Amino acid sequence: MKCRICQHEIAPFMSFGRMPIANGFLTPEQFKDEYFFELNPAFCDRCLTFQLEEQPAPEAMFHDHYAFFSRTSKFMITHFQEYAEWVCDHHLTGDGAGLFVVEIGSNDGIMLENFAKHGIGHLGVEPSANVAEEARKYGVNTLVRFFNPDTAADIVTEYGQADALIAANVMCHIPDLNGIAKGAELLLKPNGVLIFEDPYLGAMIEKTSYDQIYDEHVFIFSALAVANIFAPYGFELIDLLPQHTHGGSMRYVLSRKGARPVTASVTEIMATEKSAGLHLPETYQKFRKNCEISKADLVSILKREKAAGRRVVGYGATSKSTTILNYCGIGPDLIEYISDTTPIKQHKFTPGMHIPVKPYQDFSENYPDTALLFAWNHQAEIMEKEKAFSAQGGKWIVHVPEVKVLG
Ligand code: DWN
Ligand code: SAH
Repeated sequence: MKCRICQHEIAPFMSFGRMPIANGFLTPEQFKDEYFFELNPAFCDRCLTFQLEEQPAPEAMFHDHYAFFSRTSKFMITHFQEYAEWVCDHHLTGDGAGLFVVEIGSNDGIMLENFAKHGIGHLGVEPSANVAEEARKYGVNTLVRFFNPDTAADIVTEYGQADALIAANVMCHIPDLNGIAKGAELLLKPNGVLIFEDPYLGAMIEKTSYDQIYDEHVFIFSALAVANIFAPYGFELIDLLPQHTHGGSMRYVLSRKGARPVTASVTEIMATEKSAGLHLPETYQKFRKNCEISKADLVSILKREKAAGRRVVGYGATSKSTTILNYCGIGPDLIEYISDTTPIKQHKFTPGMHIPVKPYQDFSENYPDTALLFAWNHQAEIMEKEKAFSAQGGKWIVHVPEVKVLG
């Protein structure tokens, strides 16, 4: 295969096997037509980008019935309020009049609502029409399109250039990053800023959180890779801010080369990445072995629970759970159902392994013995909410940073 960024010849370092669309929750009538692809991660030792060999077409993942709504976590609502305030305080000048902020992948408006509320000019670019519709309820202007150079050119014609192009948990979904860089070049004012955050490669390697790897996440970034990806388009990294969200993320800030000062964190974090070996192929061989250990440990705990006659249900039908269930071969024989608060997922079945997804009331009104925490990235929020489950003897299985039973 050729590296998606620098065209260097590379090869996958492992395979998680045949995978369905991670957010493709389905009805029994749809089982026979389910789409599968091979989930094979690869590392490019030239531009240092972690990537998937194969990714389904963007239109097969993002459409008018996309299943992930950002507002399902209260913690994330607060996070995006803080992210928006930080953008205003650190990267926008003026009192709001005349400012223009564009967000890629604005989903249900969880971030842009905070700009809309303050009367700041904004536009969300969001191809999934159903989540975009939800954003409009919060006063968020949304364009139902994929962001690419054509979209950027049309936005400039209609609204003019932007002060900031911002994003969260979407850049790593976009196979044509060259198109993003070209779009940013067109869209941003000369002193404009490109800011995005995504799950961080350093955290994924450290915690063996291999469930961050699924169809939508065609890249898992490090600072070393991001610098290489955007440099050919005249952008440089000017700041890096580690985040606790989604199990460990990184916020990247870029501007046109020389347009803004570069903070010390850029060289510091890149040095830390090198000491963690993120630039070395052998790190990914070790990661592969850790994934195999994690899989064996999880399957053995679930089989032990079943042998002991204990009821196990999943908590949170996350995109991440699709990788775990299909890689580990965990089906309805080991997990009775998965509880999820998202209406569009409920009463459907999980992609590939076809475990039923049930509303939260099924969990809260009839506690199981054990809950497998698929939404482990929201652990603090969920543990707070589920004190009663734990207090009456309910146990949790978590698989990150290692497989263990809590409680
Ligand atoms: O990158 C992505 C991130 C931002 O969101 C997308 N590609 C898709 C999605 O990934 P995910 O599905 O792994 O995200 P979450 O935030 O881990 O999903 C949480 C799931 O758990 C949602 O379906 C809602 C559910 N949930 C719940 O049932 N009870 C969540 C919480 C907090 C709860 O209390
Ligand atoms: N930013 C939100 C949503 C992340 S999920 C959050 O952090 O919670 C990823 C979102 O990006 C989805 O809503 C998807 O429809 C959107 N998306 C995927 N490809 C895109 C593209 N090329 N341009 C704009 N949005 C895209």
